[in-house]
Amino acid sequence: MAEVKVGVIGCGAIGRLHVDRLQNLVPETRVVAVSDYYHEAAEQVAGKYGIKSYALGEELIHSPDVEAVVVASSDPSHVGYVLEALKEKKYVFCEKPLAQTATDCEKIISEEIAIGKKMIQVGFVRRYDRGFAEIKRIIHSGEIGSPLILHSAHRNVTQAPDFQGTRPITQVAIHELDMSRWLMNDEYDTAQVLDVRKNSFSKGDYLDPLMVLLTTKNGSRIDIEVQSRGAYGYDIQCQVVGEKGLVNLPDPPAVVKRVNAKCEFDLMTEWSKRFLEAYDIEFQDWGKSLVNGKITGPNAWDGYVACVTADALIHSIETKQPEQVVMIEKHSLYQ
Ligand code: ISE
Repeated sequence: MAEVKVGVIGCGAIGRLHVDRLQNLVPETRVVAVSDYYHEAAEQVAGKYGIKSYALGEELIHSPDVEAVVVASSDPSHVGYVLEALKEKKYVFCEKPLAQTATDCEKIISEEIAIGKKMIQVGFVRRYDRGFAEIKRIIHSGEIGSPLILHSAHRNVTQAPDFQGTRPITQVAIHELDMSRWLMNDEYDTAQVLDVRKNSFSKGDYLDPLMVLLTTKNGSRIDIEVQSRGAYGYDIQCQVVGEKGLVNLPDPPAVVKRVNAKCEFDLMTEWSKRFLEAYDIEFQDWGKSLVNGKITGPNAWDGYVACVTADALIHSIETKQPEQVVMIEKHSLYQ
């Protein structure tokens, strides 16, 4: 089978895991190069696999040895690398968010449209989680009737030290912004952030917790509770209420203990462990897309919609009102 030669930009925790799974679990790909802003981090990974390391992501993108690019660097750097890879007409897997603003996503979309083919997959990993996929299947089957309400929660124990500002939305809630429209098969009408009294265990200059309220074109409602730091565990909850019944996201498998008149199981604490299997499935899917020359996962349009919604939410923090989610016309490439 043909192997696609991949370069990975960003050798932090998630980048290293992606190198490992591309190398060991995806038969269609071979990682040939890595880069990182801290070149030492890239050199370490390169040494482990006997591959090339670059100090600059741009050098990796331009290398004739690299056929497809994974962007797993810091969030604000995504847009620059994606645009550079598109100049070279190379397939890109970009971790979420696609960019920091909808305007930057529009630049990416227009470059992709000019190429005339989907080149980008966005790392909305939860679409590959068995629990979320089963919720989607049940809604689609009609068993719980047409969906009316989606309740969700995204609770974190901790974040990296540079976590600040609007990241609870652009980095954390962005997962639910993609997941909710995917599950409901609907588009957003309005978006609003409600602030909540600050959790004293969460330090930093951002709203924590916060509540996101969304209305959809079909008249459904979505609420998302976001705790960025200081929660009791890493806990992802989702419940979809339909006209005839409801579905709940299952907890990840854990051994149940019955002792001292209690029945209990441990919750996770680290986000990077919660969707391990989903990441594997996601990259196996991407590997197939690369050899088939057809991207089937979440695409640049999905990345754009999440960012338009995030922008509306950030605006609503100032206005303290629901803001309209206004999108550009959807090009036929994404229909
Ligand atoms: C991180 O970037 C993620 O993508 C995780 O899924 C999320 O839970 C975490 O809060 C983010 O920092």
